[in-house]
Amino acid sequence: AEAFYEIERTEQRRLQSLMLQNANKPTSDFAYSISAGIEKGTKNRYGNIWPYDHARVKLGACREGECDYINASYVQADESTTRYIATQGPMPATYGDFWKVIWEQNCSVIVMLTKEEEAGRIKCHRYWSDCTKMPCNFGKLSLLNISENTSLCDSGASITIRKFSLSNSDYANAPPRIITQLHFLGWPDFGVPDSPLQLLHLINMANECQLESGNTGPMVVHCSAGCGRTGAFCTVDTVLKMLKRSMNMQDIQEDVINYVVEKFREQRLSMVQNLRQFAFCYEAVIWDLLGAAR
Ligand code: PTR
Ligand code: PTR
Repeated sequence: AEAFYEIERTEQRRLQSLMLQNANKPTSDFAYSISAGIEKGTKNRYGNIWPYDHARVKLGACREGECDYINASYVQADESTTRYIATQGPMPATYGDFWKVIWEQNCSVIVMLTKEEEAGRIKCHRYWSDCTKMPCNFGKLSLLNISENTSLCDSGASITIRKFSLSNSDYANAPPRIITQLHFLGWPDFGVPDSPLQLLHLINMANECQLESGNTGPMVVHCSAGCGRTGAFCTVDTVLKMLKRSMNMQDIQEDVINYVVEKFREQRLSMVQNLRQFAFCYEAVIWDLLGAAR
């Protein structure tokens, strides 16, 4: 618990100094600036979650005066080769931007960790279409739902797997790209899933899809704010990969979970949002190491 509260305090201090600096002058020369996000009112789902400038994903090929902003961050621990894009649940004003990122960053796997609605409140808008006949168009991009299946695993995890084909009218002759969305339904906002096995199951599935796709783009992970649950997913996946790659445990940081969460918090706010989620990361890693997931 003390380790987690120390991470929280560091983030609070960083934010306070940012707010002070933002109030006084634009801070484009400051590594942790959040100035790009602060005013993009309609493009942020929450009034207190913005990406840091140094790690934010920018929309490419913007015309003069066009905005390159999306509430999304690159997340990666230095020692790990796995890269993610952590982002908020898309909103109607950002659907097109979201799919543009998927295209431009060459992503093929989307992990969605929130239900669309919880307790009558919208946590994430439906940024995809269920229609298998009529594509949705977002500017030059055209998106078609090609399949949807729900898998209920032994661990009790219910995961809806949707496949989409995404094409771009600028590359009309190229075959469409296949994008897989894994929609995990068992993780309430601010909470944890019923069992670590469910998260491990989801992680395995996401890695298999990523491998199958042969794509090198980052995995896209989102929940509602793109922080709490997204942070826990990325932490457990990264830590397990680091532990499996290093034969010598001393090669890696002693408390690797703590270390990875700290790194991620430098890249996106509130990654792993509370103590319960932080403890859950330990549980999941331990379960996996004990072989429970195999
Ligand atoms: N202070 C928060 C904010 O600025 O957005 C208020 C808030 C807290 C809003 C929780 C939404 C929250 O999530 P939920 O929709 O689950 O209540
Ligand atoms: N205003 C909300 C809050 O501070 O509580 C923002 C928020 C909402 C943060 C959801 C995290 C949230 O959880 P998750 O990142 O798992 O969607």
